[in-house]
Amino acid sequence: MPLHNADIAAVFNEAADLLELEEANPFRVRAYRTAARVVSDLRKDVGTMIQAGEDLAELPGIGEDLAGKIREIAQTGSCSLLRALRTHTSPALVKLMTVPGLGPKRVRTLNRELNIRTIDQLARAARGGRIRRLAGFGEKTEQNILQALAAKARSGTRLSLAIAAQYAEPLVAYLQATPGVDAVVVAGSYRRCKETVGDIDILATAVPSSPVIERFASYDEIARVLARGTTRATVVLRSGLQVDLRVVRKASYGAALHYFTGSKPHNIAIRQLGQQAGLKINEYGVFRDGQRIAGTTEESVFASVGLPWIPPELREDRGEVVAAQAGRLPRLVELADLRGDLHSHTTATDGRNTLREMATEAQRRGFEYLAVTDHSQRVRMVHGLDPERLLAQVDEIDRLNRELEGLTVLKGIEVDILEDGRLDLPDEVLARLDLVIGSIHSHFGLSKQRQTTRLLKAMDRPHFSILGHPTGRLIPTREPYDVDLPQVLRHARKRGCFVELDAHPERLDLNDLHCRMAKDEGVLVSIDSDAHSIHDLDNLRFGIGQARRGWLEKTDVLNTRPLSELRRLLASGTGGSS
Ligand code: DGT
Ligand code: CA
Ligand code: CA
Ligand code: ZN
Repeated sequence: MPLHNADIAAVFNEAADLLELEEANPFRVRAYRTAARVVSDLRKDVGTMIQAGEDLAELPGIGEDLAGKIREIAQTGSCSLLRALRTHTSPALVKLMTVPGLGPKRVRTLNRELNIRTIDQLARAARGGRIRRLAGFGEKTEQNILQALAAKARSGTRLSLAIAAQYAEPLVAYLQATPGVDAVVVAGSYRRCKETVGDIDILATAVPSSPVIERFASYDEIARVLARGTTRATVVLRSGLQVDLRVVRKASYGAALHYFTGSKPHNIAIRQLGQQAGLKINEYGVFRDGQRIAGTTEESVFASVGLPWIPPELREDRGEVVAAQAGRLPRLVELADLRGDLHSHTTATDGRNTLREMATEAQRRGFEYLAVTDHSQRVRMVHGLDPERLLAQVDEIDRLNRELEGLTVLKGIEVDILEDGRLDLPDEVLARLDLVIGSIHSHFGLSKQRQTTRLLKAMDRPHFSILGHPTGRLIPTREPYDVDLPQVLRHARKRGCFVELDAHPERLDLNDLHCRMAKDEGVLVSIDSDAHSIHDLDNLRFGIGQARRGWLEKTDVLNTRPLSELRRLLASGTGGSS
């Protein structure tokens, strides 16, 4: 029974939550949280390590006891400790902990002081202003709870693309290994690189005798089979993710792929073009007078209505059909176009790898540059950099750059934009850097006007280069703050600074529509990983997906530029000083 590292981590995190809820020894709680983090950060699959006979107790933070529990979880999908905890903690309180921002401690207080046991009671208490009066809560927390509840209601069960990929990729490989199966692709919103997906739509081509449906229905990770026929099946994985499989003949591949990629509005637009030309377009092919004239490839479907192939990320009926007709489809940016990454963290603040480890990994990946942009002093929780520690890091980067070949580490900071728009570090310190990302990490609730003024004021500072995660949203827990983005973009253009597409899967900020606004405004977008570990450099892949949904081309992206040109751009506006 192959378990993902994430599933094992989830067991430990849940155990830690439940232990904390019953006020267990804090060291014990922390041990489980550490184990969860260690396991989910592992590059290797724990199941594979166990099979290979590797000693899990050699992992940092994992002793014999935890190693035994990991083996137990890998073998049984759970562990006896968790089962025991579940039987004697209140399920209602556990459910309350699924509200973002509510940990065990707060849930206990809510229960003790206000007798809150359900989400409804929680919402009522928050709306009634009763939560702000509790010790350790306050008005801001109450607002956050209301926002989180609203976001939860809206997002339903949609899953972020990055997490969906962890489930979809092994499943595709599994199906690919079926006799008689030719192509296996994920279609739907996943192929369009939407930031969240409702379900996963897999399309396979196979000969009629292929046992692909049987093999799909017997996949290890399935919780329930919802529907099953000869050419299609729908299942729910243990993670709760729903997967649709459709099997077609090779000859229908293009038509089926186009149909199941969607979006629905795009499909309707294409079908209408077909109708005007006397064609019938469906998932089996393109037909004229009952005669099949196209459908083996997607290209042939588009060609039947006089269009070039349209990249999936554009298929939202947002003008792509008209652009295709006019021969003006964008040449979308690709991962290989990126020359480097302009937002990363190290162990100096909340990163998990050292400066040297980050640089070495960026070098290994063939980057031309990597900007190190740790947090500034204001962000105390992560031990943000004060001028002295920042300047020490600058010296360390100078030394490292003398030694590294191929890669240049750029000196940067993710400086906090304070409530009044001032930056968290003095100009003369920022002047020593190659680039300055300014970001908001507090006071999300200001009025639109004040929030906008705050950003504009920050961008007016002489060394400001890039506005980091410009709307502050977190998927799925935090709504974007209220800000006049068009005005911010106009100001960025005027000041010669740039905006970020933070590619962290929880952020993806700017979103697709915002990217397009930036492009229209002529403001270059920096597609950044916001890496907190070497593995997070993989985030760029999701940033590229989002950028493509925003119609961005190579020339619209700041970090597709070679280093010399990047330096010129950073220095020509307000940004940079070197
Ligand atoms: P999701 O799953 O909510 O993230 O979004 P999609 O786009 O993956 O939607 P889904 O899974 O319901 O359907 C997959 C694709 O199948 C969809 O993008 C277009 C196609 N499709 C589904 N239902 C219809 C329909 O009634 N008419 C047309 N033209 N296409 C449909
Ligand atoms: Ca879908
Ligand atoms: Ca579906
Ligand atoms: Zn940040």
